[in-house]
Order: sequence, then structure tokens, then C-alpha cells
Amino acid sequence: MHDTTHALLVIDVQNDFCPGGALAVAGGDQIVPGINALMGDFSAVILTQDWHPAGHSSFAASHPGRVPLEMITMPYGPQVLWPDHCVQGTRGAAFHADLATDRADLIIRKGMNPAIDSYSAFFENDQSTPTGLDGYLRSRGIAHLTMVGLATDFCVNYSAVDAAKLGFGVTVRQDLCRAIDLGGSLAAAQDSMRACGVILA
Ligand code: VGL
Ligand code: ZN
Repeated sequence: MHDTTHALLVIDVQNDFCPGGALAVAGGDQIVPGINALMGDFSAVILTQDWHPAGHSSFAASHPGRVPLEMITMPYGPQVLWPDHCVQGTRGAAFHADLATDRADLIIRKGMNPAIDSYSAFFENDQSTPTGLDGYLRSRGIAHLTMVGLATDFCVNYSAVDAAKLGFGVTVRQDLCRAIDLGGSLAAAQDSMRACGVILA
């Protein structure tokens, strides 16, 4: 029935990225009904969950004198400093209450390493430490991914670019994503996704 080589990847639809959350993305909650409806079209549904330990190195509060949305240089490169968000086990880290999480084949968590942020569902921000998702998808014969979720210009973008580089066919449903849009980051993300062959739908 469904194409067994095509999976839906739902990125970080968590309370902290929705209105009222610690790193709220405008309209982040609006995409939930559409994502739930889309799940029925796929034979595999994978959710990601940003899952940081308290005091994570991507949090501005972990760097004395720094404030959220400042940039710093980490050993692996430039890093935006964020407000504390998606701390393991907190309500903010939980999925939006209306997301149909029962439909998930796999929930993959990322950002657990205290020293390295992880926007992508495939690699940490050092661009070399794998999450294991590539192996999971390949062993199931999945070659195509449709991506939705939060935020378009960070975790969706990094996941889409990494997936394309790994050889997956990637479509991003922009109508079922919402962006943080920090200093032109949405336009830059769209450019980098297109340059990697990602289809922006
Ligand atoms: C994200 C910033 C920090 C995201 C996660 O899900 O796009 N953005 N952590
Ligand atoms: Zn995060």
C-alpha cells in the first residue's frame, strides 16, 4: 500500500518550541493537526526530540556574561547561545500534547552530549558524531524522507542538509514547518537546502 522506502521525519514538535515555551517559534503549534493528518500517508514515522541535560553548553546561562541569541565559538565552530530549553524530563521537552506520538516507529533524541549541540537528526554539530538514524533508515530500506517540524531554519535545515548529503531524497513541507528566523537565517537555510538538492514544497 504505502511506499515502504519513504518515511516521515517529524522534527522537535516540543512544548518549548511552541507558543508559551522557552524558545517559542511563532505558530509552532499550528502545524500539529497537519502533521498528524500526514502521518497516515507514511509506512514509517520517526520523531526527533531535542533532549538536553541541564546546564548544556548551548545555553547562554552556561556562559557567564552571555545572553541568549549571542554567538560564541565552540571547539567545533560557531554556536548560537539559546535560552535554557528542552531540558530532559521537563514539560518543555515533552512533545506537544496533541502530536500523535502513538504513531511513531522511532523516537530519536539528540543534544544529550553536554559539550556539543545537535541540530541535525543525523549528526551532532561537530558534523561527525552520528545519532544512529542513518543506520536505522538504511536497515529498513528507507531512501526518501519527508520532513516537517521545528524550526525550519535550524533543526529541520540541518537534518535536511545532512540527509541529502547522506544520499537520501529529501522533501521539506514548508507549510508544516515554522522558523525562528534569526538575522536572515530562514533565507540562508532555504538556500543551503536547495543547494543540496532538497525539495522545498
Ligand atoms: C532547535 C535551537 C536549539 C530546533 C533546537 O529544534 O530547531 N533550535 N535547539
Ligand atoms: Zn536545543
